[in-house]
Amino acid sequence: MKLRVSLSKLSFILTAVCLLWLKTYIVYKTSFNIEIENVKQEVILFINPLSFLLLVLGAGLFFKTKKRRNRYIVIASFIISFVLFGNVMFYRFFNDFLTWPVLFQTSNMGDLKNSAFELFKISDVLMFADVLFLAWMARRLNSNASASVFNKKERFAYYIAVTAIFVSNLALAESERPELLTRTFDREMLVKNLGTYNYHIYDALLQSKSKAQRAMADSSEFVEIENYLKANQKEPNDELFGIAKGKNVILISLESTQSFVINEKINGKEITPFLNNFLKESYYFDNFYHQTGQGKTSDAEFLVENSLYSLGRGSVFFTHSSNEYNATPEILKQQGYYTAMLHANNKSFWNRDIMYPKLGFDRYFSLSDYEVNSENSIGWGLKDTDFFDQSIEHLKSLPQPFYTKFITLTNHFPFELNEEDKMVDEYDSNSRTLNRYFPTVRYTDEAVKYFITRLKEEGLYDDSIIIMYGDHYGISQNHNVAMSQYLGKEVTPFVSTQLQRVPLIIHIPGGEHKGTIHTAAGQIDLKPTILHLLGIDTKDDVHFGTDLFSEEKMDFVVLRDGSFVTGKYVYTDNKCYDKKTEEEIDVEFCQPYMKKAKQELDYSDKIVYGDLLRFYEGTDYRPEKGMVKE
Ligand code: GP9
Ligand code: MN
Repeated sequence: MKLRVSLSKLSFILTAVCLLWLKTYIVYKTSFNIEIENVKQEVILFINPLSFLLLVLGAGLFFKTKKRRNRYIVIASFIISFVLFGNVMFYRFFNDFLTWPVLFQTSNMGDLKNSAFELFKISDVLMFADVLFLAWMARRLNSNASASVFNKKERFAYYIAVTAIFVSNLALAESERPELLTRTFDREMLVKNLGTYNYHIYDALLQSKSKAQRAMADSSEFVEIENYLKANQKEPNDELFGIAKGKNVILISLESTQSFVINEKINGKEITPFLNNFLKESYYFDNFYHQTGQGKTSDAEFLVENSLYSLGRGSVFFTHSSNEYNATPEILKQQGYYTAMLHANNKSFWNRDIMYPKLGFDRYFSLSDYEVNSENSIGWGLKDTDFFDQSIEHLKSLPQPFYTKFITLTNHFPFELNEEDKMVDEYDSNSRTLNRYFPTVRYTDEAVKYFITRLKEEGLYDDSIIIMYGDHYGISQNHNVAMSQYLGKEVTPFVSTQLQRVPLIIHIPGGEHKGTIHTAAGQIDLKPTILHLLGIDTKDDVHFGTDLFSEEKMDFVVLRDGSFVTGKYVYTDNKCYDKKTEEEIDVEFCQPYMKKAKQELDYSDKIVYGDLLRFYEGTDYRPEKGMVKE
């Protein structure tokens, strides 16, 4: 009898819990791409929202009146629904779950509105239908005023039940996925096993841990890492060392450009005709991978300038902009270089206005330095051709030698383009994103061609090394079906990993420097490569990459999600694949590299989280100090 009374008092809370629970599960199945391999995993996925919902809505048990309790439940349901909705929107774009650092990147929000609008579907409104129903129900129940306050005993019993559910969930998850909580860069695993809400709490704990890490870190940790890096350092290529000494450096970050478009055609037309030609006069790396995480373009920049890995959560440009670094621009400044960034976006996007000076950039030409109007912009802003056109004037004003980086923008999701700028057809598949990708890539290719022509006209071409790299993928796994159609084969985890290849082209003046290099490599390798080409000795520098031209360079690259690629194997999702057959093979084959991959990411993370470069004694790179190898 007593139990029945308690249960009936609980009916509103339980209704709210059940509605949210069901909704969350439907969202898991329809909006997220969570891979389920067996029934147990499905059961875990199904029960995982429950403990959190019972815990939070159960706080209603402490309210002294039924009216307040019900109001609390409606408001809490709304907030939880909003969090879920936020995750759905974020996932649609980034194919990833929100993290706290990403949430605080508010200065990016304004610029994201274009994309958000594109991503919003009318049916999303349905995500709040249950909250409306609860609000309506609460009003009806309030008029029926029978007192129903919970006593201590009832509350105790309730929370014992909640704890039991949580512990069972955790035990099941742990049995299915050991080490769950130590492999934190795999957010899908966490959501799959702990549930989206518990995951946010766990992520908040990680956030406070990372704050504590800096406070606790000391110089001995840095010494250990420095020793590891020195022991693993490779000799740079002797022939190319200093080949571009004193030359200008022009880096071009090609927005969302993946390697699968290089040397390919759509409806008989080349997608990147200019790049295809340019790479023949340059060094081209066809096994070069992006290593970015949630920080997208900014992560690519971080990797390139510092030869440190980006982080598993958030953009390091936001989360650790007050750290000490020893980035390429800072080093080159000591060599008499002038350093500048050129990108026609709000200066605060990705916290760049704070981060660039930290990395040693003298000048940031941002949105306010460009003339942007409705005629010359599309999608995210200034069209690439206009961007390069106006940038040339800025470039001409710089003292030489200069180190500069240009970031293109037109080939950014949602890949919008004016009709007159379309030089190839859209693709024909069920993915509007993939369809529209080809014309925008083609457009950027033409813009780069224009830039190179202008550099020649201004007499800058022969005095500069030009490095172009794709910053990260443009087509996420959400478009696997369309992608399979395009590639003519299924997008397996192996193929997905291979799709993380982005083009890297290094052009050194004086026609003889060309060829295609197949070694597995990544954005992390650019800092030592550039410094070596400029003739700067890096033996005391802290970097995780290797000179790309070094004969000792390992055929090995680690991606931010813990996947790695070697000459023969691809390791991803805890599975090992043979590159030749593309088939899954015994994980033993990948075993020898697993420890190294983890070690690299761990050590780099330690440097960033602990702000360990503050303990770096530094190298004086000025020529008269003898650090430059002649
Ligand atoms: C914005 C541009 C694009 O300034 O770098 O950023 P992304 O969304 O690709 O990280
Ligand atoms: Mn980008």
